[in-house]
Amino acid sequence: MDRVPVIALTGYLGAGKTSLLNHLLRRPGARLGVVVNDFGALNVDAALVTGQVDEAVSISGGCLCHLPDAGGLEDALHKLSRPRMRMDAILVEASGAADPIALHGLIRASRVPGIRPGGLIEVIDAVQHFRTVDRSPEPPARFAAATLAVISKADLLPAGERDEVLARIGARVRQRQPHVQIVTARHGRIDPALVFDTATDQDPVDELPLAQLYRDQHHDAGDHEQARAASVALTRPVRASLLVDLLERPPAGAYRIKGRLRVYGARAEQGYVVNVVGPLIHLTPLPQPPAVGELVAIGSDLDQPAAQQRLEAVASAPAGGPDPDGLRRLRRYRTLSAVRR
Ligand SMILES: Nc1nc2c(ncn2[C@@H]2O[C@H](COP(=O)(O)OP(=O)(O)O)[C@@H](O)[C@H]2O)c(=O)[nH]1
Ligand SMILES: [Mg+2]
Repeated sequence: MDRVPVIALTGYLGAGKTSLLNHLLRRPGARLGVVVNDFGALNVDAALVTGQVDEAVSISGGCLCHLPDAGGLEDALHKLSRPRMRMDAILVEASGAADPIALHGLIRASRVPGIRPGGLIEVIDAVQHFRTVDRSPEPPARFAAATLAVISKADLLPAGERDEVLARIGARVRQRQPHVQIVTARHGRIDPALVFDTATDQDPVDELPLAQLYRDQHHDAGDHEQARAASVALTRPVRASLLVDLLERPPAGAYRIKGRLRVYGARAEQGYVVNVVGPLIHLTPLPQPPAVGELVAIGSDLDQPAAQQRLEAVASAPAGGPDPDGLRRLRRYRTLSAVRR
């Protein structure tokens, strides 16, 4: 029922995309599909690919920005999003030459029914940026597509200049994309919870012994900065206008919001799955509204108490009077989220 989020990994050659990909693949229990458009440049740990990814699909024809249409990517997404794959997320590592704005456009315009856009992670090599790109007067246009910017190789910056350089990179990314979430991570070690929903307790930890073995050796839960989260259980339906307000103006520092909930309607209640990633809002109606719903906000810089308060306000708000404006705004996102055929 839930659409599989498709997350793009972009950044210049050598920025640290594959390092980040490998780190995410090490997440125990998660089932992740991987798409790379240049197998020659792929350096995913073999144990993770055979143990974790059912099908790694190569896109032929060079970098995504040069594809005449979305055919190659669409095929890959079709295969990886089949229900029997039970993917938690699909990660697309773009070649260093790919244009993130074009790639994000392809994912957002995809006609594959089982997916939704899951954001775009731009990996920025701090040293490279410091040495070269930073000298240009304008920040790279590509930053505009980023929902999450991961700054790598900060460990290689001269210690005395590190904080200043990181602040400057952050400011330049924000200049292009004010809503971006920015984290600094060594070898791509970010909290996977920022990127996708990690497996539930009911799922087997690992279905393949090889992957289990690999993780026993490599996984260290303390290897990344923990993202913060706020969550509420929803024992009653929520008011449409409050929900849309929350989705459009998330609590400070929230990168993702997800929810499974009921909304008061003019006549009947309607169930929804909602997903927000940065500025992307996605909404899928549920045929069966959940008896008890939930709302969760996640972010590395989340103002946790403020977020908790916002979520609780949504959870405890009474039905109130008719809410035609809220329902109209909600319907608009529902339409925008539907697959165009
Ligand atoms: N010191 C350091 N090296 C890094 C970091 N992130 C990536 N690297 C190294 O940079 C090189 C290129 O990384 P890779 O993930 O293959 O980059 P890609 O071309 O974007 O996929 C590899 O040797 C990585 O080990 C980091 O945060 N610190
Ligand atoms: Mg790579």
